[in-house]
Amino acid sequence: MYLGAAAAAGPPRRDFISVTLGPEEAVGVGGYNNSKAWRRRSCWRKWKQLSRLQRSVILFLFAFLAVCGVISYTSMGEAWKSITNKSLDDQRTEQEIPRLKLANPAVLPAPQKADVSRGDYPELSLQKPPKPPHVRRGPSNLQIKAPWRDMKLKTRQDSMRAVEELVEADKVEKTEKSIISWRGAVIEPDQSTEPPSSKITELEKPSSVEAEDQKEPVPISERQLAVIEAFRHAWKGYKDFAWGHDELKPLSKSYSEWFGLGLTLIDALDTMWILGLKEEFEEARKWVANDLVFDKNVDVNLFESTIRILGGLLSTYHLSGDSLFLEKAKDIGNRLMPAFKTPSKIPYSDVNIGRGTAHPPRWTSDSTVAEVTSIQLEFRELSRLTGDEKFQKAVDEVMKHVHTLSGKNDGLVPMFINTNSGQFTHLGVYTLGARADSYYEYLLKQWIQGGKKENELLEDYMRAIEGVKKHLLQRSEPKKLTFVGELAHGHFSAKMDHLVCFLPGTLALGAHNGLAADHMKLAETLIETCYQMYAQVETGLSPEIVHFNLHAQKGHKDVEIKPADRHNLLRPETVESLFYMYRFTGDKKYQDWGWEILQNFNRYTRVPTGGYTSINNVQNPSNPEPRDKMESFFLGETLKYMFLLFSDDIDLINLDKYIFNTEAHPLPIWVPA
Ligand code: DMJ
Repeated sequence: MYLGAAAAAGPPRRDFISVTLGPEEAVGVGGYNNSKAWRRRSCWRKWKQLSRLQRSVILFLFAFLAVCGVISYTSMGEAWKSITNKSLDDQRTEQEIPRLKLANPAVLPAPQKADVSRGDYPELSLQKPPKPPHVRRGPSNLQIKAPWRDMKLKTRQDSMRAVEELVEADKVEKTEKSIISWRGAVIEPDQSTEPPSSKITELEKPSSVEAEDQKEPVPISERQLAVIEAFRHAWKGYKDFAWGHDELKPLSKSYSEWFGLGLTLIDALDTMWILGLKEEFEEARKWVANDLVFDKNVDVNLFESTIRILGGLLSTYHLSGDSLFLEKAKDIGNRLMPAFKTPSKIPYSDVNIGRGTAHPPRWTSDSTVAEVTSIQLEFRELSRLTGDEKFQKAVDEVMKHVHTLSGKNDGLVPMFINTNSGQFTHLGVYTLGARADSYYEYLLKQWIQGGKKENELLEDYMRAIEGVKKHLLQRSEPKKLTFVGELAHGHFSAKMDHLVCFLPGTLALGAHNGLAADHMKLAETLIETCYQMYAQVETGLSPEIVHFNLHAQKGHKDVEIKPADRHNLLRPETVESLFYMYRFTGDKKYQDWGWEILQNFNRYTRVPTGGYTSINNVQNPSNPEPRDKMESFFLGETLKYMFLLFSDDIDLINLDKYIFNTEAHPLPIWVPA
């Protein structure tokens, strides 16, 4: 614009500091000769036509530009040098990886760095473009197979050793870039070779099972193989019809969403690891790496997402040593923290993990006591791993507060607590079942997790068990089964939830850790009762709730079932307790009872096209009325405890080194016994 205007107005005024074209030089006006001599002459003429001021300014500009040019050349040179050096460093690191691995062919991968410097939301690193899928190379006989597929007669140890040898051979021959741990999971080199953070101490490293190859081999039992088969059948249904969704609906061959976070897949990760299902694990890991996103506008229940998702990710991190799971655990842990922003610091039940807001249920400002007191194992462990104490602080505060509260009855707690006042509400009702159950479980388990030092936890636990004995224990007729009933405003009810069957296992764990021997006696009588809750029912499966007969009546069993209570959700509690009882006593009857239960699950809940379903009527073997839902805890807990129950290997999740969270995810004991 300016150029055109100047040309139209004839020769420019000399005072302007601008290069303009006179009419004779304008393109297309004539006299245009592009020879070098013409251009040189023309430039010189122009230069002479400029005033002294104009010339000085132009010269100054040239000088200034020259100086800038020199400066930027020097700094670019430095940057270029560092880029070149960095890529050399990278090459060196990559070349060193195989050498380091060979120099130290540990059974387990190097500890993963828990990077506390990345801030609260490590999603930046998670949003990296997905890595190319791990491709197995080499002849098929060098490829790693799922340990149990071809080796009915092989022992677990044999198979693990065989896998290790193959892995080493594969590494040498093909300079495989991925690390394969003892269960065959693939860990990307860039994660596993990170140096441990300076903030992370020995204890804060993944606790993966160590030195197993020095032990006597423990054979895999036929029953364990049956559990593997059951798991594979359940997984097939999930994979075919519900992949990446929360729960399988095996009859309608579809899925249901609760949080929309792949709940079953996450809950099942460590089960696959424990069962040795490497291929399934690897596939699920890929989903976690590429598709599990917590930045979603969705309300989740604090307790359920803590025990299933946070707990599942943490235990899988410990078993596999794969830092992917720790990164994901940190992400969800941070996103759950808004729940603790309440007047009383007693957390709200629900959190929107995308928005960072939390709230109680719509109809009340109460939270459930079991929920706010059964998230501690997971948050405490997250603090230990990350070095960020905020997680532990928040949950410890809840326990300290509950410790001081009035409204307990000989250590038994009510079912609700108010998030504003911090006080118990709905006083006078006491149960070991729904809404209170895992409060008792986590008192003991936190005490064990922390190295048996936190005396208030132990005090509360011991007092509560005394409360159970005093107020809730009764014996049924005709078999005189000891059961745990409920107390409502001074009235005893002979009602017992299947959920209460966690108690024998917890009591046995306490006795194993040095608590009163009569806890073990009680555990023995209670597990018999829980077994009878299955054995006395037509399908051999327990209903959700039973009522015990307190008075002998002709033709009546101990167990009565109300129509509204006769469903079975594939729950784990009895199998869980059978596992503890077998571990601590070695009495085979516990395995036999578990075997009966597995067979009945197969008989009445197995869906031919894949998956297992909860049922509506445990009293009708000819039509148990399938409900069309496989709960995530069937894979996370029930089948895992079955597999462990049928194992004679006490180091397969050693109970002196690991503590199971209430969703059966093993976390390390901080100071192992
Ligand atoms: C699981 O989510 C946990 O075991 C919880 O403690 C109780 N309910 C289910 C299993 O029954």
